[in-house]
Amino acid sequence: LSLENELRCALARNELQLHYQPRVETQSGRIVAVEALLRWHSPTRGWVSPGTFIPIAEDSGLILSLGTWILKTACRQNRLWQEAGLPPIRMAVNLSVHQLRQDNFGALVGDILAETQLDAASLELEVTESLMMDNMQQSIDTLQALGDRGITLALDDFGTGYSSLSYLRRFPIDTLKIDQSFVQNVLSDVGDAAITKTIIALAQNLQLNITAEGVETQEQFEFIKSQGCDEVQGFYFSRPILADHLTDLLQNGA
Ligand code: G
Ligand code: G
Ligand code: MN
Ligand code: NA
Repeated sequence: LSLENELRCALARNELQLHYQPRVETQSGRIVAVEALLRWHSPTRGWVSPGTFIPIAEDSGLILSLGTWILKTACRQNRLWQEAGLPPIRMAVNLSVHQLRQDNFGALVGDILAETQLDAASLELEVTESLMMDNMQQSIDTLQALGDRGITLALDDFGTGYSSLSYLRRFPIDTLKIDQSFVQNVLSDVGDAAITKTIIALAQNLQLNITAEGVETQEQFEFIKSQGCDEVQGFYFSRPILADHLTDLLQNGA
């Protein structure tokens, strides 16, 4: 069976699951958000990386039904945590360009929020610069429609794309996520340290929330914290984990 055909069956066979990686508020150390990350365990191939199967899902059009399942599952999970009385967090979901291009994507997300009874402010959608560049005005209009519903918007992998700073001001986003490639070398590479500091300052001056990704060590965390970055995510705090494990972390006030 081709990877595409296996992927077609994977949803119905319960082979796909979401893992959740905590995002921590730098000052308080509290978990304030989680990023949903899709995982596929195939009975014949074992774990298949999203870097491999997401492009196949995109080329085959499967990403639309898959993306809707991801959004529903993530929103439902966040609602379950709220109903259990756990401290409220935002659920961040990665979007593919094809999802953003769907007719009436804003209404689709609105329906999912209504169905899962999650408030819009508890959902954050992550888009990349390259996704935005593909059809700039349509992308901005769609993000605006999502933002008008109260959904939080984040620009992911920031610094790796080709968008100019003049475009950045036109994107109706709330959060910048510094790409992990810069964060990983902040202590060893003066250039990456300078870029990281500058992106944090840029976000602050534009009054955007700023998150550093890929924080793996205490030293990296101290550096990021000293620059006034709002939130951090990375293996230093936690890998992406199953929902039940995250419930424990939230319960223990991590
Ligand atoms: O989790 P990991 O580092 O293996 O993810 C690899 C890539 O797959 C990342 O770029 C990530 O954004 C993407 N990815 C993971 N989960 C999802 C998802 O639910 N939807 C989309 N569109 N991309 C995802
Ligand atoms: O493209 P995006 O930023 O959505 O990708 C997120 C991916 O980064 C996740 O798949 C996650 O597994 C990975 N990731 C998260 N934290 C770390 C980290 O500290 N180090 C490394 N190497 N990867 C990380
Ligand atoms: Mn992401
Ligand atoms: Na990223």
